Amino acid sequence: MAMSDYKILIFPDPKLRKVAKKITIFDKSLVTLAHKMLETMYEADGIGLAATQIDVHIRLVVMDLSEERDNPRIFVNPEYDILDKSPFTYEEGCLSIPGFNEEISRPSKILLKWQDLKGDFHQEEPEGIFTVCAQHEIDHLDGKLFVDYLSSIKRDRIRKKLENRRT
Ligand code: GNR
Ligand code: NI
Repeated sequence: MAMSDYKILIFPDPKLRKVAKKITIFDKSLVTLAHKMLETMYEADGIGLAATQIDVHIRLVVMDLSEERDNPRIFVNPEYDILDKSPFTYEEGCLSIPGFNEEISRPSKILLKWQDLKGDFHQEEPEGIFTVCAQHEIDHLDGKLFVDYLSSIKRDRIRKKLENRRT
């Protein structure tokens, strides 16, 4: 872990349940934070990171879905409309739930809307894993985790294992 990296909160840390606030100020500190989040995500070998995961409760997400790890993307105030709710199932992982992967079903088609670091608005219909990752990250901003879609038996088993691993 490089010195500049943030510590990633691990489930069941209650801080992961906080609902992030909308970003209204587009200043240099936002740019700096986004870049430090990207660095933290790359260091952890993740494809996405929500500010919630580093205990910063604002609606900021970074992603890099490229094979070459050379396509950093930053999403301010991301949200989506569901275009097709028929389920798409994908084996998800989460940097806040290390060592556990579970098949999760989510709406298969969304319209993603966000702002950039200047505050300009964008929208796009993501393809493939981008659709999954966007929903996963926006869940983080709302205090939700993929384990919330599992049975309480499965979720408790994961929670107990991570609690024991921490100490
Ligand atoms: O690195 C990650 N991989 C991943 C795989 C399948 C579905 C979602 C993800 S996101 C995750 C990084 C993370 O925890 N983001 O919040
Ligand atoms: Ni995650």
